[in-house]
Amino acid sequence: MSLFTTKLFTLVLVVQPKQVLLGMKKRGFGAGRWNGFGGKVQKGETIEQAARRELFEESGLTVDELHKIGNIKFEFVGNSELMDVHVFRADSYCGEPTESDEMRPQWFELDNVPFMQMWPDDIYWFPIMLQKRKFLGYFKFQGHDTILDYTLEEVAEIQENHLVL
Ligand code: 8OG
Repeated sequence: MSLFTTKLFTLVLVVQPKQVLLGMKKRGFGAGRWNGFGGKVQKGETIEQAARRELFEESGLTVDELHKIGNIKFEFVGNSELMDVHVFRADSYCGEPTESDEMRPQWFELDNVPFMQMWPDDIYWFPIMLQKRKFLGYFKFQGHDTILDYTLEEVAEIQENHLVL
């Protein structure tokens, strides 16, 4: 029996040949850090639907194709809820990046990604993501700044979406 419950989240990285779009998180979990766009999967939507909804709500962008590129499970010491984050990459988009209540979007050159102002795990998996490869990861955090343990492996495919009922 597992003592953990799991909550599903999405994360979308919009990548152009020389730039990646990140948003400065203005409030809530991860505030003060640059990140892709995403959030909790709601009841009755697929993970991909949630990814598209959160991308639009937070950045004003829509995308044709979302590539499933990663899955990262986060454990926070003292918290029995695992965060199960499904990571997507979009290589093209429609619309103009627009500031929302939650996020202030900005393009970053691929050789100037602001890892020091991002979640500390990102520096491990961003290079895999930018090379259009796929990965599975697990990171165990103490607080929001310290990684105690992690695993990260490249995989050929990410398994199918679940419907959350
Ligand atoms: O709804 P809310 O903004 O709280 O959702 C959290 C978002 O943050 C969601 O998109 C998943 C993402 N996220 C984590 N942990 C990490 C992390 O360590 N790195 C990155 N890049 N994103 C993360 O929850």
